[in-house]
Amino acid sequence: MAIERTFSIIKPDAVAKNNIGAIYNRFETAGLKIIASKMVHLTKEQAEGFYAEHSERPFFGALVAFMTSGPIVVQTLEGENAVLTHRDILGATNPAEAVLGTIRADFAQSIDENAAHGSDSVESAQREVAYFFSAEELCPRTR
Ligand code: RTP
Ligand code: MG
Repeated sequence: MAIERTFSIIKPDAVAKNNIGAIYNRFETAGLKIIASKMVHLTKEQAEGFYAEHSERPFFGALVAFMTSGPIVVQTLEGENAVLTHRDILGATNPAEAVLGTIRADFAQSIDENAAHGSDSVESAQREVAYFFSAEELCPRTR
């Protein structure tokens, strides 16, 4: 299987509930390596830019308001089949439909505040990683 990179966000609800470490543990247990990481508090413009593909959706305003409501933690994850591996451990967008043991089933309350984000393809991952991290901020593992 190919070594891929994916982009991940621990959203404001999960940061507020002190679940950063627990979610990082899920990444590492799944064999995903954190190769870049930082906490940021998005501006409205940054959140709108990141979610531009959803700008015509009815939930866009609520999504931007939520994503700017508090700090988030963003990371680049690297590993075998990283995009799908990460989506698998995230679980369904709606936590009520997520399999028990997934991040959203265990840490999220609603589809609007669903604990974490993961890129949906290798192409999205490249764009999303570059939205938050410069090349110098990525630290691939040598051991
Ligand atoms: P994400 O991008 O955050 O990883 O989530 P996803 O791929 O599973 O879902 P996506 O369709 O990309 O939607 C992005 C985020 O918008 C919110 N959403 N709300 N109320 C709704 O019907 C609705 N649908 C989506 C969620 O917070 C979702 O994560
Ligand atoms: Mg998405």
